[in-house]
Amino acid sequence: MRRVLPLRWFVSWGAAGVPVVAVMGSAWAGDPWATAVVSYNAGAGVDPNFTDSSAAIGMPTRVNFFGDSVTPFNSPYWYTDVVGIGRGGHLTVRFDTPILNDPNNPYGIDLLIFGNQFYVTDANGRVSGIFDEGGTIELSSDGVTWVTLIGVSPEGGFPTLGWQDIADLQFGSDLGTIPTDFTRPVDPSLSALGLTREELAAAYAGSGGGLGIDIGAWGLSSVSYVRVSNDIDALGTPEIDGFARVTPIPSPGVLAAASFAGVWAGVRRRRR
Ligand SMILES: [Ca+2]
Ligand SMILES: [Ca+2]
Ligand SMILES: [Ca+2]
Repeated sequence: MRRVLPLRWFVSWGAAGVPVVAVMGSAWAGDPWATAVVSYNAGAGVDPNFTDSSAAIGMPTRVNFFGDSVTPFNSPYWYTDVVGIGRGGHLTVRFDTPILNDPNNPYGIDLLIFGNQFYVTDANGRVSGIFDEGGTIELSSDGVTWVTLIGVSPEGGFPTLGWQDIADLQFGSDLGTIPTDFTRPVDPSLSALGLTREELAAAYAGSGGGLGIDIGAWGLSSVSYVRVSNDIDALGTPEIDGFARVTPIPSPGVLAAASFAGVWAGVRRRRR
């Protein structure tokens, strides 16, 4: 599930001297995003402007505060969109509609976590690494008993892609016309290393990216709480943009069965 890339930085990411404006997130039980913040502690080392936890509620960022599009090379960076998890800090969110280990979820992936990681490229414009600031993910069905996702980094997933048809993938200076789907995972077998920006965007195949988590692989059938935390002695301070419940897609077998049922119903009608 987790791709290992050769380059890995632990650098704090923030903008000093930015005035704080409270932007309240909102969500309703039927939508695919995290519903509410249960608790948040910024911890140490986070710019005070990046401590509005409501930034993690609602849909992940498609267009940044200054109008540039989010791409895997131009990640969300403004404090209205992402919240920082400092050393010793944590963010716990709740989904009112539980995330289920639905067999119809693409690739078995049930939950997506969006950070502000981004790919870096070499001199030939090919992906050569990811800017991943670490952290820890825990899942719970009841907010009491937690499962720690050993070896999975909150910023270790596929960086967000806002549009299927954006021209400037490097800087996101244009807006696309076809939005990506933030509830559809990228094929976890995709290896980004060595791809051009265009090859990478095409390989997302309509997905908006994110870290894909198969809750079943961690022994869970239902998840209503997600916590992102950071060690007291961590080097990096990751940022979180949002959380999404994956939209199930009926398998070809189910579609075939539904189609057969439709044919059979037609046969029955004709026989009558
Ligand atoms: Ca699953
Ligand atoms: Ca980050
Ligand atoms: Ca956000």
